Amino acid sequence: MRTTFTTCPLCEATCGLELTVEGDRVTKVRGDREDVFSKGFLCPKGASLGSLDADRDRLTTPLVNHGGEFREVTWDEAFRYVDERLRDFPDRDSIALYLGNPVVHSLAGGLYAGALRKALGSRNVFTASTVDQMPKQVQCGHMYGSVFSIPVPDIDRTDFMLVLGADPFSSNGSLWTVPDAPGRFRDLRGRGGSFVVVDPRRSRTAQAADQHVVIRPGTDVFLLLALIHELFAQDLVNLRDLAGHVTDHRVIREHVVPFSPEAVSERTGVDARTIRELARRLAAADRAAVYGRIGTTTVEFGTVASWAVDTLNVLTGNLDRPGGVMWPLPAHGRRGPGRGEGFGVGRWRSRVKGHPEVMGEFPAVTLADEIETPGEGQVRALITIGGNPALSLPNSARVSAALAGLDFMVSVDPYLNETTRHADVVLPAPPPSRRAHYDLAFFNNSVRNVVKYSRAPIPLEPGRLDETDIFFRLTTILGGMGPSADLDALAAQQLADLRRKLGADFEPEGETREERLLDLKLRTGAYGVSLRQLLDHPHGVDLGPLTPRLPEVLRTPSGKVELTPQPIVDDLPRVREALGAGETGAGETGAGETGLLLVGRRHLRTNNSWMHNVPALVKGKPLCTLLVNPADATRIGLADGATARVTSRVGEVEVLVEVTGDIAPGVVSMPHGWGHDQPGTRLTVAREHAGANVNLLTDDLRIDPLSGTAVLNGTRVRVVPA
Ligand SMILES: Nc1nc2c(c(=O)[nH]1)N[C@H]1C(S)=C(S)[C@@H](COP(=O)(O)OP(=O)(O)OC[C@H]3O[C@@H](n4cnc5c(=O)[nH]c(N)nc54)[C@H](O)[C@@H]3O)O[C@H]1N2
Ligand SMILES: Nc1nc2c(c(=O)[nH]1)N[C@H]1C(S)=C(S)[C@@H](COP(=O)(O)OP(=O)(O)OC[C@H]3O[C@@H](n4cnc5c(=O)[nH]c(N)nc54)[C@H](O)[C@@H]3O)O[C@H]1N2
Ligand code: SF4
Ligand SMILES: [Mo]
Repeated sequence: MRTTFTTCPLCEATCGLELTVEGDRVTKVRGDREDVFSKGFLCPKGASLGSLDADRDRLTTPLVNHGGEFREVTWDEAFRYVDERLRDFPDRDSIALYLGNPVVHSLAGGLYAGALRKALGSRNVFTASTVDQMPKQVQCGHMYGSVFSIPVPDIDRTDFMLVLGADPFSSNGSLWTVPDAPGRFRDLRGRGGSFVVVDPRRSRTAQAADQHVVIRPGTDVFLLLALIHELFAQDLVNLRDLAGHVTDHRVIREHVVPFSPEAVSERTGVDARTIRELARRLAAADRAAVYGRIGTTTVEFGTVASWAVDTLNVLTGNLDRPGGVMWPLPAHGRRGPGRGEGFGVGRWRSRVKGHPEVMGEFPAVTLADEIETPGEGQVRALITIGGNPALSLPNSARVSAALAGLDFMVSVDPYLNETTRHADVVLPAPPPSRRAHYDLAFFNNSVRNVVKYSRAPIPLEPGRLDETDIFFRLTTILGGMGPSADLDALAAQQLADLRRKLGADFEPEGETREERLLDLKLRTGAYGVSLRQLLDHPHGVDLGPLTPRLPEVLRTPSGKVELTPQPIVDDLPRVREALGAGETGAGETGAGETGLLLVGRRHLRTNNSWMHNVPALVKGKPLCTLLVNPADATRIGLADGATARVTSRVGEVEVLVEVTGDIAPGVVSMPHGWGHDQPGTRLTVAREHAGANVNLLTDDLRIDPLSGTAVLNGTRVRVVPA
């Protein structure tokens, strides 16, 4: 029996874990009390790491589908087969790539996804970003010049937070690495501060807040613009130290003229007085931060809403200020030049619908279009890595049918699930206990600058492949080097190239090629820490509180924060029209007498679509329920525990009803990632707790055009007793 430390890779909070290992099994998981960042915090998902690891449905060997039957094969056979089959697609655009959420949580994805995309050379790249945070990235690209310069609330030093469309008490924070978010919100109140939550549902975060503002789904953009309106109207604008770093802020005033509190009140369901008070509270706070997440991004005006969030932070002088929103500086990052090329979209367009590329990818909602529509460049093959588009994408019945119709599909995934059942080859990634961990993505969103590296707590069994090797192998196959290229030679070349680029005059150290790559990035990074130092500090190294980064963080050609980027200004008339048109004009159909607006939610014991096979997480009260307000339930004739039939423009599901005053009248809520009753999967536990797939209802025709992001909240549905 031994004790070892690692970082939980399951959500963005990066909690330190203390693992008890007996033989080749994790027998106990505790929060690492000495972790410099998470200080012992642990949630039920992290606590289940041992059972997730030991899940008997987890694949250990590659599978190849021959005539409808999956057969176990060796890694060599699997890669030879992939190589052979991919040769049938000389037109690179006919091979699509879908990268899912766990890719951002692994060192393999962080270090090698870029090279794989390059080797593939297809325009048909899709990721979960366009069902998630892309509006925030596009907004930051336009305002700060880089899609990776996302400011985060400095919660530990703030006095006031306005949280919109996020439930960090359940999600543990997103685009915001904040281990023990609940504890930090409690501390905020403990030192006399306060926070307000805007949500159509009384979420766990809303329950803990000083004030819960109930809003109509999809209308945060109007509320946010009204708050900006009020800062000007009440003469509350105060840029403090930002004046020299931003473009003319006064022009914003005319853009928000149509959005007075009275004008938006009916549509948002928030009365004008509440909006005025909120603006005053925000402006009055010494240090304040506005934060918006899923409820402000996966909506019709996601990019404009994200812009409005940061504009409020700017107009109250809270951008780049302790206690406001700040830019972290990760250990592998470098200080910037303060000026750059800026950001743009649309270097190329999607074949069928003409969507502009954003960050080199197309909207995930158009994957099915590209597969189904014949013609030159039609997608006929697909590579999925750590993604479950068959459950995660809107109109997923159509997505599943499209996957079923492909000529070839390969999936890097530990499960035979709703998506990978359509694959010809499944390449299983090893479990979290068998891999090294470093958060290339999340130290970039972290509320303190911290750094931590851990080697695999348990060595990989002989004959199994690390995910970095799987990435590497696929990359060499796609690069035309065949299924058995010399990976070490290639890695050495890659390292040498990067060394030259970074001007590093030292030999990077490490036991594996990933470690050497990481050591190079760290030692040339902002703090000059080395891999060796991190190995000596298993609980992490605290690099201190966030510090101001203007103007060095900027990449805009002007060297200033662009307060009124043209693409965002150009989208404002659409927002005005939508306000004028009222709710029924929002391009939705299928509304009946009992038309309700459907939104999503997350639960602490879930992780998107893939952790429902862990018994400890799904036991007890069913998690996949439709929340219905008592008034609506009475009107429709639905009792708690009954089954409802929910219909939208695109589909229909039957789901268990939970009647609760926690959801606003006229709104229903259903989590995503369920619907595990499909044939051909190997998910013994999840099948018993199947739930229903909300994305059979969400509409693939609704997107935020600036970012290509799907509208997943505010779907008009009809609800009747089943
Ligand atoms: N209606 C609705 N739909 C939504 C959302 C919503 O709020 N409402 N949220 C959206 C959001 S924010 C996201 S991020 C997406 C997620 O969408 P996806 O990324 O498509 O789906 P996940 O459920 O995260 O699936 C992860 C997949 O990775 C596999 N996996 C797990 N660990 C590993 C690993 O270590 N390596 C590899 N290679 N694979 C692994 C799992 O088995 C699973 O198949 O869903 C989106 N869909
Ligand atoms: N436990 C758990 N944690 C997770 C995940 C998980 O599946 N489970 N997924 C991870 C991922 S991939 C992500 S992207 C993050 C997401 O992180 P969060 O955004 O914090 O996640 P949610 O819990 O979905 O919170 C969204 C909230 O928005 C509300 N909402 C819906 N529509 C609207 C609207 O129109 N306006 C407003 N104001 N509110 C609205 C919902 O009621 C919900 O409370 O969580 C991550 N963490
Ligand atoms: S909060 Fe996130 S990182 Fe922390 S233990 Fe839970 S799942 Fe893991
Ligand atoms: Mo996400």
